[in-house]
Amino acid sequence: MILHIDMDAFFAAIEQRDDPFLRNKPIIVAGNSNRSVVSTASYEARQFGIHSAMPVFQAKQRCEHLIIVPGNRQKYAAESKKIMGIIEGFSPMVEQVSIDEAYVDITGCEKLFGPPIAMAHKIKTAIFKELDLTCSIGIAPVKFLAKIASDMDKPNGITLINKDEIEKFIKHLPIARVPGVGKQAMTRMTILQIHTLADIQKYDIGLLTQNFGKMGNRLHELSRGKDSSRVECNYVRKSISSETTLTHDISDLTMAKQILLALAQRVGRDLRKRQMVCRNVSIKLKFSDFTQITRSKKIESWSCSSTVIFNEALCLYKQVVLKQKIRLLGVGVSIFKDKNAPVQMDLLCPPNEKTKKRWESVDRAVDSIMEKFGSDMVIKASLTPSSPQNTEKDKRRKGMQATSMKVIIKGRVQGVFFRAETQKKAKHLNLTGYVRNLRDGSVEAFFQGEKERVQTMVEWCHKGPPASKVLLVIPQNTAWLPGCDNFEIRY
Ligand code: DCP
Ligand code: MG
Repeated sequence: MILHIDMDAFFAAIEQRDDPFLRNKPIIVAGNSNRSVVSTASYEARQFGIHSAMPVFQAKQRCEHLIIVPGNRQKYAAESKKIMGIIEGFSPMVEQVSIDEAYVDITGCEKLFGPPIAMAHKIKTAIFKELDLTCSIGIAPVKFLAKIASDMDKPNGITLINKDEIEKFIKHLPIARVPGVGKQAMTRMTILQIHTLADIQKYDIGLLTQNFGKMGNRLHELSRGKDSSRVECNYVRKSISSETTLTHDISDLTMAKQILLALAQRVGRDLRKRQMVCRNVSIKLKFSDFTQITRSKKIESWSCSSTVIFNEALCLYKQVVLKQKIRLLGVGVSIFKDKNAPVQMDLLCPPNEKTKKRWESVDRAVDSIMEKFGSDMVIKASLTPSSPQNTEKDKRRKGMQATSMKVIIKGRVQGVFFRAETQKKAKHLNLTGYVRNLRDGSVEAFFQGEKERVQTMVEWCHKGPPASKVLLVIPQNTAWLPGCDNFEIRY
């Protein structure tokens, strides 16, 4: 199946998003001279019959409250790049055809993202969540129908044309809606009594090319629901990377390890989503004085395993002589090939298929948890505080069983006092985590550390600190939160 994704009122929607004053108002993006034309109109302006390419003076005549916003191509291009980046997270087969539209071949993506409709929903949600912009998506077995479909339920819609619906769809499809049929062609269509795409079937190729030139051939093909054009992946991705600016500069190896692992997992997941394997791993370090270095190395064999990427990144990191603290860490991979192309045995993991398969299944499990709960939810067991290779503080906990627990506390518990008391107690018990007020008036606290102490803390919550009236404490088991070194009050 093929998706065609088209952003809704693209330039106008960006302007409305960035300026609350413009929201829900009739606006156009255009030059402010009467000689200018509308590049796009918000859906509110379209209700007045205003559309792209209309002269601005005409648009003004149609709507007296019309707001004219000067365009900012650079900003739109930057948003377009972000959108394409999000889409590429779903399938490597993306063909961008204009600033705000792209075709996506989703063959083989069903295992990862579900049926086409579900995938379309996921893409829409991802774009909306990240950029606060809506798009419309058409889904069909061929490109031209996907394109027509994306325009059928605008704005913010999804239209699916299944294989067995094509014939019926073509029968009723006005010929003017077929991409490439312009005003000139329409005059001939009327003469030839062609009103729907199916009407084309009445004529042979000779007559069609005689009347419509090269387009005649294509119309002949399209009228039978066929479209030989493929999604041309015009973006060969040469590297995948992920980096993070740290909340405070660090020099501690354990912290660096945790961050490198989280980054390696993100990069590995991206590789696996694209069904690719890589041959090169790199790291990027930016220091306190903003200077930066990158280090990279070729790995022994093709891989998409987060563990392999992490091990290589860590190895590169250890070779760097640290003279300053680090403010940013990044992990990248490059030199790709399709995962299904023959791959040599993974030499970094023991050369044993069983071990490799085990890592692959760990990767898959981690991917699905990250997909559901976000990338912070998973940390490799060897890096949690119960591990012997951890910080001094963690070494003291050696042999102790570590756990993490979230509690929701309901009652008359709001206020600085309660949070400060909770923090004091948690620090006393050597626990890390946080406490914060929730919107509904209850308090959420997250504790992690030695199991018994976490339990003591939860019991303390049940009783409630001085001057609070705790009605209900709801403890929830939760995953370990990486990089959580302190017990903080969050606002
Ligand atoms: N554009 C332009 N001049 C035109 C048509 C479009 O500058 N004659 C720009 C502005 C649009 C963007 O390209 O925002 C995308 O074009 P679309 O045809 O996809 O139109 P919109 O995204 O604005 O609206 P729709 O919701 O109909 O897709
Ligand atoms: Mg658009």
